[in-house]
Amino acid sequence: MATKDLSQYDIESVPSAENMRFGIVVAEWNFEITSALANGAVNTLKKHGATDENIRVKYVPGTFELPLGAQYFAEMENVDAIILLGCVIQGETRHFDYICDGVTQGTIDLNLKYNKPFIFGVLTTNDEQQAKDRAGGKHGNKGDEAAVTAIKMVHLKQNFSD
Ligand code: DLZ
Repeated sequence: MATKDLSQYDIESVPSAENMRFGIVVAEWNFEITSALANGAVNTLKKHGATDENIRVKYVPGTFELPLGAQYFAEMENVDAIILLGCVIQGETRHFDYICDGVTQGTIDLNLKYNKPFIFGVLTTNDEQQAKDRAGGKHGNKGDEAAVTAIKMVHLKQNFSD
């Protein structure tokens, strides 16, 4: 099966993000990758109308810390959605599994605890090349996908009763 291009989407299906506020938490591990994810997310939010003032970016040491960084956003900043960006690359030990399990469950818990969108923009790859391919490479940019998802989820919440 062909891998999806993470930057390909129906532009018409994305609502305006003009009045939406976003927090982005970026892991410093594998920073070449995660900074590319962050650039993709910021550019895509702006492409759909979000303003610089309404996009706040913070950094945490690693992907494992993303849920707590995201929780700080929920508690201390007035944001409509939080995007979590990280990259976990499989190594020789089981650390990969623990980090992936932790950030996945942590993100689910945040969504339900705060009743607002926390978007899972974490690459979990076998090697660095697979990550590069998904951070602005041949399979697009997971940051773009995360940004579009954030906009759509904020719109869904704001218009749920329509
Ligand atoms: C320790 C660790 C390892 C081995 N690998 C990664 C990784 O591939 N990607 C990532 O974002 N973080 C990694 N970390 C760091 C953990 O996420 C975390 O920062 C530390 O375990 C400290 O809690």
